[in-house]
Amino acid sequence: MQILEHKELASRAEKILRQNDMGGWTRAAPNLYPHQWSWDSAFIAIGLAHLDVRRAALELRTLFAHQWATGRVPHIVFNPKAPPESYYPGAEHWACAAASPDAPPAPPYTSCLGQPPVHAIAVWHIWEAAGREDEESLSSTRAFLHDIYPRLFAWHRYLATDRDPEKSGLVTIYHPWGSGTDNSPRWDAALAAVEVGDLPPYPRYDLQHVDDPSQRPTNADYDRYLWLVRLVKRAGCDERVIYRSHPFLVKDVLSSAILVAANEALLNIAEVVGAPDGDRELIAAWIERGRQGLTACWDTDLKLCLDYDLRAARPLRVRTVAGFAPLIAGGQSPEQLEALLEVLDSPAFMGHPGLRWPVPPSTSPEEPGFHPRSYWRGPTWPVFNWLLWWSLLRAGESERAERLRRAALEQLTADGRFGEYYEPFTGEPIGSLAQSWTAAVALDWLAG
Ligand code: 2M8
Repeated sequence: MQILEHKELASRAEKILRQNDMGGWTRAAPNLYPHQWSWDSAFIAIGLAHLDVRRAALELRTLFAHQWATGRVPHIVFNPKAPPESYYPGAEHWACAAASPDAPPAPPYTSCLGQPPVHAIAVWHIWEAAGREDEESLSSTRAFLHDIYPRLFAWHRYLATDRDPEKSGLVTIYHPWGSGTDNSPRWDAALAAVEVGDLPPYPRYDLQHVDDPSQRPTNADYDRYLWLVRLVKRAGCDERVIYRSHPFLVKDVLSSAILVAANEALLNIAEVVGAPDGDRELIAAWIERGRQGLTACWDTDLKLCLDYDLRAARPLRVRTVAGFAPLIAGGQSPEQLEALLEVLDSPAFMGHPGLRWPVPPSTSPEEPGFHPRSYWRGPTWPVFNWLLWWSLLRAGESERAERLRRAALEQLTADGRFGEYYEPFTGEPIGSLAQSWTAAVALDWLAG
């Protein structure tokens, strides 16, 4: 019975990726997100690698074709054919090519933020998938690795320099959209300090695509998001200016941890392509520095990592899944691993008695900022479950990883609609349905 259900789930997941395929890139969701998103594409490539390694590689080739001269991989590449009223703020609002000489030629236009750097991890998954196929797949994927390696290296170097001038090992974000966990209570205190100036009225097209507005960020959040975009553009999208003047400047532990794991993948890729020793030494140093940075953010009472508000010079003390950053980065001490697993199993996360499935809510239900239906404030996210599962496997916690995989798949099998996120107590899929990265991670789980 279970096997049949899983077969059906896999074929539905495949269908969703095909339906959302725009020819060379995949929209993040059919209605709510009609463009190419950066970290979505990386997860999508991990799923596509099980269907067609060349198409998986193309997903990332397309994204990286719009890399900035600085190495930044934009968080959105806008589909020039999507009608303007399909997403706000769209290409004409960002118009980054006009704001910075470092932007790639447009159209297509891009945003001027980044997102967590999952890409090298995805490239390594594609390489491993090709290794299970014939010599032809392997040689076309080897060519892909040669082409993408310098681009990945430039992306990571940008994150380690322009985005970490303090050399702390931690990535700075200057917009919640850059974290990928937009309205997480992680950002509440830092955002509260942002004073919004004059903003013209703007549409909330996103609300047309969800059943109820409480599933999306509030208007007050959006005012701040749009104000921050305006300030980033006013600063010419230049990190040196942003560092001097911007009101929202935070060290993001989740992006930093993903960067450590991605640098490990990049070291593997460097090996395959025979990159210079100097590159490998730099990558190894970034890994080391990243782990040290995360150690400095460890909160011994909460037994979680905390983001750091550079403007207020204080940690952001909120329990969210980002706190498991050291597990994602890997290489933690056995004591720290034990502490993290204890918190993960506790009622603050997966041990909460009301959960429909034992998968972590994005924000701890014990936090005042928790909301079970609001986006990154509480719902469970299949894509984050994947990240945690993969991290547990890397930490040698294979039984625990398997329990998580089964629970995450049960959640998806119950409705088969590939929700963007799920209400943690009822298991209802919410946000967008037919979300590409949810389908992609399901395919990866089912292939395992
Ligand atoms: C969500 O973010 C976008 C803005 O980037 C939005 O709400 O309009 C986030 O969940 C983000 O992490 C994700 O990449 C994007 C597309 O799935 O949607």
